[in-house]
Amino acid sequence: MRTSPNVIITGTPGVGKTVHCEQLAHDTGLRHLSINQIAKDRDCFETYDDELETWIVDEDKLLDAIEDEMLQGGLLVDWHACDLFPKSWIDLVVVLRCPSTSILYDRLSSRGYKQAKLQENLDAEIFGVLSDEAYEAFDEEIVVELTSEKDDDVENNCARISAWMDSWESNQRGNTD
Ligand code: DAT
Repeated sequence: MRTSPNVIITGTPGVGKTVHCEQLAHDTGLRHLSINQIAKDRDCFETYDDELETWIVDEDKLLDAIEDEMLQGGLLVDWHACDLFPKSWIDLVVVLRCPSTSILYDRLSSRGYKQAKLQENLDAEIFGVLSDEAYEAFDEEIVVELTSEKDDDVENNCARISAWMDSWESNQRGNTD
C-alpha cells in the first residue's frame, strides 16, 4: 500500500502544470514526474502529428516505463491527459483551469505555437475537454478543478493540495494502525 499519494496535475497546455508541480515538489517532497520528459528519456514517443506539431505517446510503453515508480507512490504526474492511467494508481486528480482565454492565448503564443495548435488548445480549454476526461476516467470525489490565472492562484492551489496530501497521509496511517 502507498504511504504517499500519487497526484495527477493535468490541464490544457499552458494552464500552469509545470509551475504547480515545481512548487508542490518544493513544498511537499513529492517528486515531479513530467510525462513529457519521461516519454523523451525512455523513448515512448510513437509518431509526430505534423498539423498539431506534437508527438503522440505510445501509451502501453509509457505505462510500462513508469509502473514501478507509480506503485511506490509519492509522485506528481504532470501531463495534459489523464485517462490513460489506471484508476488504482491515482489518489487525486487536479485539473488546472484558465478561464481567461486572453491569458492562455498570451502564454501559448509566447511559446511560439502556430495558429492551428494554439486554436486547438484554446478550444480544448473553453470546452473543458480535460475536465470532462478527468470526471469520466476517475471517481468524482478525487477530482478537483482549480483556477490558474494569477501568481496568487499558484500559491493558494498548492497550499490546498498540500493540505489534502497531509490528510491523505494521516488517513493512511490511521488505516494501517
Ligand atoms: P503547462 O505546464 O501546463 O504547460 P506552465 O506551468 O509551463 O504550463 O505555465 C505556462 C506559463 O504560464 C509559464 O510562463 C508560467 C505561466 N503561468 C502558469 N500559471 C500561472 C499562474 N497561475 N500565474 C502566473 N503565471 C502562470
